[in-house]
Amino acid sequence: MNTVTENIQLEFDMFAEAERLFSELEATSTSTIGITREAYGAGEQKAIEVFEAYALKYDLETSFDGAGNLVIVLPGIDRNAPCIACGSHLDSVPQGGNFDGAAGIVAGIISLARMRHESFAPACDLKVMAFRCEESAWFGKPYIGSCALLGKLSQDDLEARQRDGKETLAEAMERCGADLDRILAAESLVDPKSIAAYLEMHIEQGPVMIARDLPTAVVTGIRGAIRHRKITCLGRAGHSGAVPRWLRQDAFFATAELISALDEHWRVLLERGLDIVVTSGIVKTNAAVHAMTRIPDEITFSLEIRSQSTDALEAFYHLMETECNNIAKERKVSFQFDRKLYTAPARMNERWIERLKDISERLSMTSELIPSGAGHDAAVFANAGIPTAMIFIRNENGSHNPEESMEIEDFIKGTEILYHAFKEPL
Ligand code: HGY
Ligand code: MN
Ligand code: MN
Repeated sequence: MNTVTENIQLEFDMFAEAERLFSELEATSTSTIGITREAYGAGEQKAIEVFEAYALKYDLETSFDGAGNLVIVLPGIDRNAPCIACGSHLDSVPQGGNFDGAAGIVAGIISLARMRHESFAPACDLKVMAFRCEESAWFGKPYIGSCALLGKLSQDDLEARQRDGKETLAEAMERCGADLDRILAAESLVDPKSIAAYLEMHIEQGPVMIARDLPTAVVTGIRGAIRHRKITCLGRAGHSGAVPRWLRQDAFFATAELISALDEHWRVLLERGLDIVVTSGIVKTNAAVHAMTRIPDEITFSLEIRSQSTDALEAFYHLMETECNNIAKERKVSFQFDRKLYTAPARMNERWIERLKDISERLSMTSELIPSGAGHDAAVFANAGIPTAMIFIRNENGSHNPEESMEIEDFIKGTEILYHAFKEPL
């Protein structure tokens, strides 16, 4: 008897469809190391063209919403009924992987193509939403395309500059045809009630499913985050040989003390059962003046705190502020903060979690419940009150790096779950 994935192969060659799309997507990258699909930029635009061409080949409807996101539709019998949507993001981090985001769009679009191939007419519209600018790497705030769609962008968000310092988000969005007036008015560009559910398939991006040998899993919740793109520690420059320790105002040593203190708080809070992860992904001295023989008077660094719990996020942030004040007094330095960027944690819809578990088990696939450490557009839908659920597939070598990889067999298993979820909505 054929296994599930072999059956899929006989009726509609999901493997061939997926492999072709992933190789076309790989060619959209604007970097030779890893994959770079910059938000509201050339790489993301090329990915849109790949998906548009594929959708038209299967006579699926394509359009762009007011935020410039690509929307692909398999029309339902009742066009006015609330739709079932799935999706993920088109952009990648700089020199990232080909599957973060894209896998969820490929899974959705080949599911609709398969239904077209089977002449299946759904009761309501089935939509794939390909979001722009999910990664915070580009303009600081994550989930830009989905936040714009649901009226959740602020003036400050729109004034943020791209990581290369050139365009503001508003300029980039306008260049790509977004409706800035409605976005600035924080108007939802879609009636949330017109979406009966939003489903997202995504690679896990972490090591847990590999370690536990879980090809697929169902997500329970998504971590929120507090981020600062740039914290500046200011001390006092000096001759590295001539200034004794007790008179130094070394910005780097102050920052190192802060990060070590946060690491210790993190360790203790984990022991008490809190869900917290922290990192500082960007650290710079001023290259115009830094030298081995110069005590650094200025350090800039990013800070990211993530947790499934809003209270834990705020408590850890308060600890960080307290540590900064103590270290500033002790070392006679100062810490200056740019805008605090907050993204709320999100809970997945309990009924859809059960539905995805049932479908997974019926298809003889693993259905463990896993929290998502990484952020996803699904968080925006869940926090807008739209029933939301996620399917995870395992992937090797983590994510946000050129080594990110994924087995096509695992991708097909996750896609099969999504396909049935689309066909058997709550
Ligand atoms: O950073 C994240 O959590 C996601 O990959 N955007
Ligand atoms: Mn990502
Ligand atoms: Mn992602």
